[in-house]
Parts: sequence; structure tokens; C-alpha cells
Amino acid sequence: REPNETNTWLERVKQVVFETPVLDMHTHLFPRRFVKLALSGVDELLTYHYLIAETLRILPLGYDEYWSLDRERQAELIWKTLFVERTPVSEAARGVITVLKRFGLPTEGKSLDDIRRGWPNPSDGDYAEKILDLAGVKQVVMTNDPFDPQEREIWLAAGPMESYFLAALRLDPLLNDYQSLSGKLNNWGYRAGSALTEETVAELRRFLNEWIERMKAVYVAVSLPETFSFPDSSVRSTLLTEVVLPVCRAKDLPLAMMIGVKRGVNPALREAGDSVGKADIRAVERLCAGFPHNKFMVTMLSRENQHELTVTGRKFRNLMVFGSWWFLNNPSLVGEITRMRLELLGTSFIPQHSDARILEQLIYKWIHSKQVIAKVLAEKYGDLSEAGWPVSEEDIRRDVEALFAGNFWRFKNLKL
Ligand code: REL
Ligand code: ZN
Repeated sequence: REPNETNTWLERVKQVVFETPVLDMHTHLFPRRFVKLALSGVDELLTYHYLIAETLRILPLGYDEYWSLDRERQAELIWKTLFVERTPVSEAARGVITVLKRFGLPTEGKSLDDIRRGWPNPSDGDYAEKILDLAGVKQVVMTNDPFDPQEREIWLAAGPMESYFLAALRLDPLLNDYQSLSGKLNNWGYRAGSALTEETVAELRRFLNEWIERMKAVYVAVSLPETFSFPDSSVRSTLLTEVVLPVCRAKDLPLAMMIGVKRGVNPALREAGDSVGKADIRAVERLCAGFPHNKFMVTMLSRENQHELTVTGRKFRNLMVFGSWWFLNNPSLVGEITRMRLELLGTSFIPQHSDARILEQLIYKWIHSKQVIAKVLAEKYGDLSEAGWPVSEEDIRRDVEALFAGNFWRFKNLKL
């Protein structure tokens, strides 16, 4: 193909990709009234756990010493280490630069003080809307933990949710650490014991139903270790079969499973100390086959699992493959994974979620992902037109809309 032809495709696709509003199906963002849970601003951006890991590889500073510093001082150390003394080429570091650029803030002087001074005022009433606009995002799905006392209190007190924040009921404590929960549940008025008796199962279902209603959750979610297996003799397997899947089915909600995280490989790094492991795809196959009336949205963390997950997507209509998660959210891997998914699934998947923890990250995570997704789509449209299919502007718009929002809603509303 002629080089200018490729460029033309890229320009056409880029325009559509950057104009199409996104439903960001997994983030860790909150509206401002969730107070301490709603992270925003340059110091938060710099102390993102991805950048903490990169900094503490280099700085000869004890972990405890780092954690004992206040947020501003931590941000200054990260800025100095990764941005002043080195070139910010890593994906997470480049992300900060993309945000600064979008805000029109100076990077040449490498002065964090100038950046802090020029930062837009986050207490402006429509700050969140402005950030979503800059990112081209229409709605974000939060990660809502009903077992977190801080979050729980806010939900119990809160009025209606902002329309651009949707809830997802996150069940990690239930499915990954049940033994530590029953005391808490008893205090909250649920007769849930440590043995999964009939009464406990009924009470746990009641708990989930109440929280799904309270949050108006659009799906139920859990992250799972690389050792996740199903079915087996674990409490988790019983909880999935007896509690979570029946509730999801009755409420017609997908269960999102994020598989392959190895928590606390270096606990001294706290959130930055989690890692990745290759998981067993058979657990996904058995769930999809064994529960054909349940819907599963699945992302896997290891690169090694991507091909088999995509193939499994071909086998089950109750499986929606999504995202290039966490350590995969780098241009090289997003490109490779999206290309493979288009080749094996057509447009019937969800290419990306941001996993943003800090509001302003929406800007860079989406700009960077959209650049890669546009490139891969342009390549595919170029190949297709060369094969003899006329690809129209309308086709491109329909496809991108499906990838960025439509597939999520279609799957969520699918009746099985
Ligand atoms: O939702 C999750 O379990 C993960 O995405 C997080 O635990 C992780 O820390 C996140 O920041 C990754 O992007
Ligand atoms: Zn996440």
C-alpha cells in the first residue's frame, strides 16, 4: 500500500475515534462528595502507584521512609527522580506530560512549583465534567466496595448519583477473603456465619441484592489471583455458585472478572507491590459453559493469557472480553492485543477501560489508548478495502461506537 493511503486511513479513523464518546467501564474514580476517595490534582497524579514503583527502583530510600513523607514531599521526590534527573519515557511518566500539555502547563522549566501554580482549580463546580470532556469520556464506571467502612457510610448517607458516574459492586473481600468478613456482616445486621449454611447463603444474597439496589450497580465485579480455579473445593467456588451467580442472574447483571493479579509480591510497596501471574483459562471456560444464563465480562492481566482468552470469546456469547489491564496498558501491548481481538472477534469486544484512579488520568489514558486503537483500526480498514470492501465513514462510526460504548450496553442488556 502507498504510504499516503495509510495516512489517509489513519486520519479518517483518528477523527472518528477522537469524536466518539467513551463509556469507561472500569475506573477507581469517585464524584467529589466521596471526599477522600475522590483523587485529583498534580500531587496525586505524581504519586500514582505506577510511578511510586518506578521511583523506588531508583531512589536509595527506605520504603518506610518514603511512606512517612507527606504527599507533597513524595510528589517532589518522584518529580525530581523521574522527570528532572531522567527522561519520562515510561508510559505512566509520559502520561503526566500528556496531562500537562492538555492543560497548557509549562514542562520546559521542569519546575513543579510552576505546574502547581498553574493547575486548574479543582473546586470549580464543573471540574469533573471538564476533565471528562477533555478525555472524550461520557460516563465512567466506579469500583464500589460495600465492605469498605468509609465508602459504605457515604452510600448510606448519599442522595442520587451524578449521571456520569455509574456504580459497579466490587466483591473482592467476599470472594477472596470471606473468613474476615462474617464479623463485620453480623455487626451490620446480617446473620452470616463463617460456615456457608443455608441461612448464611440467604443472608449474603440479601446483602448483595440490597447493595445492587442502593448503588444501582451496572455490574458486579471481582479481581482474582492467577491461581483462580473453578470449580474446586474452595469457599470462593461455593460463594460463586450459591451466592454471586444466582444474584447476578436474577438481577440480569454481568459478573466482571479481572483475573491474574498476584497481590503483595512486595508488600512494602503497598499498592505498588502487586504483580502479575498467568492464570488458567479453564476456569473461564467452565463458568461460561456451566452458567449459560449468566453473563461474564473478563479481562486477564498476563500477556500470556490474551490469545486463549480471545479464542474463548469466540466460543461463548455470554463472555465479553474487555480491556488491556494495568501492566498491559502500554502502547505496544494495547496494539498487539487489540489487533488480535479484531482478527478473532471482529468488533464484538471492549478494547479498553482506563483504570484511572486520579481524575485527570482519564485524559492521558484515553488519549494514549485512542491513538493506538485508531492506528490498528486504520490498518484493518486499509487491508479490508484492499481486499475489495468499500469501508464508509458510517461503517467506521458504527464500529467505533460499538467498541467504545455500544458493546457494553448491548451485553449488559442481553437476555440469556
Ligand atoms: O481493579 C483492580 O484490581 C486493579 O485495577 C487495581 O488493583 C490496580 O491497583 C490498578 O491501579 C491498576 O491499574
Ligand atoms: Zn482496577
